[in-house]
Amino acid sequence: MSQLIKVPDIGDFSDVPIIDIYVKAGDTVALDDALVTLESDKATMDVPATAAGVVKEVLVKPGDRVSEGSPLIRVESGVPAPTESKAAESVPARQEATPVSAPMPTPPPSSPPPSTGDGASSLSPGGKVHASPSVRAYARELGADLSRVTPSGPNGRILKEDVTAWVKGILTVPGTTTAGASLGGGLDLLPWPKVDFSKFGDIEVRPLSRIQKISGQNLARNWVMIPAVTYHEDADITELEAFRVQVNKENEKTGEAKLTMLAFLIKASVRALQKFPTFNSSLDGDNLVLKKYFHIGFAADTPNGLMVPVIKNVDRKGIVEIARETGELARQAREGTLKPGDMQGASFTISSLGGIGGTYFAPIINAPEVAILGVNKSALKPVWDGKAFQPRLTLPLSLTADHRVIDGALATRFNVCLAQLLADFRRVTL
Ligand code: CAO
Repeated sequence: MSQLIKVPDIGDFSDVPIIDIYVKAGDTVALDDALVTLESDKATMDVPATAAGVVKEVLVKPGDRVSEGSPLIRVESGVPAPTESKAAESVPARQEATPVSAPMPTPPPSSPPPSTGDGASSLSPGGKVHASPSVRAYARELGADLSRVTPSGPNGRILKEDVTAWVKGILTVPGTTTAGASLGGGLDLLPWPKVDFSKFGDIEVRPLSRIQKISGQNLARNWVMIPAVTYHEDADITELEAFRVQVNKENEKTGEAKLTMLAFLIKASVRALQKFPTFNSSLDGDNLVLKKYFHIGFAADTPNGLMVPVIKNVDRKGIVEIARETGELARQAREGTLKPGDMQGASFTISSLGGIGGTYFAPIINAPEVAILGVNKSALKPVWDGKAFQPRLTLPLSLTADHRVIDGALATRFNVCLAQLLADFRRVTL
């Protein structure tokens, strides 16, 4: 007997995109197996099988938009499922579309880091969570928000042990238990002010995007938990910019990738990290984990929010390759096609607002990294050379460092070193 499984009652939602499909023609499904995941801007819901049998036809594809009653899958079942074919054809009870992360809970200010964290989940992919129905059920049972769990499975899939590790991470972070709070580890803050703004004038309520919600939670944690200080420096990039412009002019004829200031900054930062290894580390309890690899994250502004793709093994790459790769990853970030692996493993991050403007700012560290470099727009400034003021192209640098690991003297030495590397790029090769 052939049965059509349709989208059940999903409350006020309609025209909701399908983000994941778990079955294909030929698969056998049991009653209540998750078939597809729908994602509205407020909620992510699994649609369970309301009939058991063999999948004959999948009538949708990822990205299709569906509403209550839209046909999803045709199932052939020899024996009618316990809930009867009526359940498949009729609209099931509203709760049968199982919320996976709806709505995202607001974390406490001291929301803990994922225990397996390498920053992967902090700015995670265009919102897609890949996990099998059993892992989703396990996460639901434990109350784990899958969008915050760092995946370790193939193709960015979240495994059961990833969920376990995430939950263990919460239980081991000081200050998240009542005992911790009473010892001074918790933040005893007033509740967030609740104001009816419409009393004062017209308003419009606009839900945050999924990426904004995920990155917001991570930024809040990092802001509250890291004793961070920002140090400023000016780098003289007069010669470097002249060189960049000259090479780009030459490359116009050959079609070679355009060299960006960001690519030079990434390369120079890695040289500085090699000289100051503490900046390429992470805190792990009483230990400092010093990384021998140089993977640099860079903040990318996208229509959906802030994302941080990662250029791997920068120490082994040239400027042209770095420029090409940052351009490609930034494009993918804007199009929402970055893979989870493209955003994992950063050991240091650069946030460049140089294309927009600004003078200096205080970027927030992307935990569990210990430092982040902010860059603004270069400007011509008068610099005294002992006899006269000379116009020099000056790049404003803002380095935020975790004071538990890096003190002010070290941070300033790092900044001075970086500024020297940028002022005379030949030093990068020394
Ligand atoms: N000073 C002066 N000009 C600069 C500059 C700098 N520091 N950096 C870039 N520019 C120029 C570029 O040369 C380019 O000019 P042309 O078009 O004439 O060549 C223009 O500004 C645009 O650059 P861009 O920002 O688009 O490109 P990029 O390679 O410098 O940066 C990327 C790429 C992905 C970092 C950038 O597009 C971006 O998203 N930046 C925002 C990051 C962000 O949001 N950070 C904040 C995080 S905390 O909220």
